[in-house]
Amino acid sequence: GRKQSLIEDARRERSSGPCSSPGPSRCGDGFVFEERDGRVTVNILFALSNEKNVGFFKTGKIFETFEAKLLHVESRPGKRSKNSTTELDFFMRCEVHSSDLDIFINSLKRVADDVRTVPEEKVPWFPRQIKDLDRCNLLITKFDPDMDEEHPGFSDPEYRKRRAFITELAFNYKQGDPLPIVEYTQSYISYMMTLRSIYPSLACRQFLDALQQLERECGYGEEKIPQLREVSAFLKGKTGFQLRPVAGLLSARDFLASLAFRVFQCTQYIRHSSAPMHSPEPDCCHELLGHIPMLADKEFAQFSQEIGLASLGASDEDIEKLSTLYWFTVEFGLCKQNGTVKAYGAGLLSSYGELVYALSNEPEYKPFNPEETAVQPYQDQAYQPVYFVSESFEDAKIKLRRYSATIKRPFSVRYDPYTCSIEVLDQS
Ligand code: HBI
Ligand code: NLE
Ligand code: FE
Repeated sequence: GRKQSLIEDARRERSSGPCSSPGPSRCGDGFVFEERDGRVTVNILFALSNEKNVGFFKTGKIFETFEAKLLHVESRPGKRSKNSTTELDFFMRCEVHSSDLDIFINSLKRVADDVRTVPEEKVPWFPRQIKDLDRCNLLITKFDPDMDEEHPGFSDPEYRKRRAFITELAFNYKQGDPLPIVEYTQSYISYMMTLRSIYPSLACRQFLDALQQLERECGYGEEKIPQLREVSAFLKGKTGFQLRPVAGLLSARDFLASLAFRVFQCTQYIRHSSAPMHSPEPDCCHELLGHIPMLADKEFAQFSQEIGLASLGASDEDIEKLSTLYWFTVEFGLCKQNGTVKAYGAGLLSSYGELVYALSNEPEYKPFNPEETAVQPYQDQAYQPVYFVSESFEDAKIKLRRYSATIKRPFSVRYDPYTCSIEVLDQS
């Protein structure tokens, strides 16, 4: 019944042309309203003073003119107005044409007092189609070489210029465009070779297998830094993951959302040559050496996508927890293999300094347990004081799935790989 109709709604949304494509629309109040078939549902609050009670009929006329479909009406005594007569507060939920929203609200403001609107959807917006990832671009201004005096590239104008150029490429990118080619003036080969010498004893098996293939097929281990375009094609064939360029650190919500589509947001700039052994921000060394080999593993790819799916439409609090989980697994995770602890986290595998540190006997280890891991405080400036150890990817995936099921959302989601879109199922 209801579930079926929602699936049909979702299908209709997807098949509708570009002019009626769904998505949020903004109203003058600054709120973002979720559109469905060209209409939005909106909660309106307003007040009418006694003298203006006649205004009630005027508001009715406005609802009629705009073909507003009333869904709920309430009123209660409001505050006392200046001449000590009681006002009436109204609360109405209705559906109007999205394109009429602003003028509809403005018309109400002419006849009623304190007109306010609240979006009906309490669920934060999230991408439904892979194309929507073009709107998942909220950058966090952290580690910016133009603003942060501590950044190793701050006093290197040449570095800043190149980086600004690469940032621009990412900003202009649209889903489906070929990945931009970046000519690097710097080589990472000596850094890569330094790391390579410690991988066999410290990195997990899946990483080592993929690295070998990347050496054979994508020019890993050669002088030139591999291009995302080639690497993305490689991943697509392995696990269906693809890359898209990103200008820097994204909001956790936007970053995690892309994983639901098996899209990995990759920076293309390179760390400053004065500090190769550890960078607090992601860069192409981190993406290429840390993330790419892991994303070529089926089990790990599935794990990553499931964090992404769990994040869609989640509350800010749950996003914070999921991003902490991501941090201690995908970025800094350790796992057991044949009785020894190995690294699978990308933040470790791309940092010589931290990889050696994490597998020394200095830091504290805890068993991976989503409930506990999700609330572990972390920082992103230096090495982690604690690392979480999983029994295996399979085990981590099952535990994460169990955890995700406890996140409260008024719907469930599923990824449809044929249409590259999210199916939303109502659970009420
Ligand atoms: N953005 N580009 C980029 N790369 C990341 O690894 C990244 C991010 N934004 C947020 C983020 N990581 C962390 O909050 C994760 O824990 C989700
Ligand atoms: N510290 C990592 C490195 O130096 O490669 C990057 C971590 C990004 C989250
Ligand atoms: Fe990363």
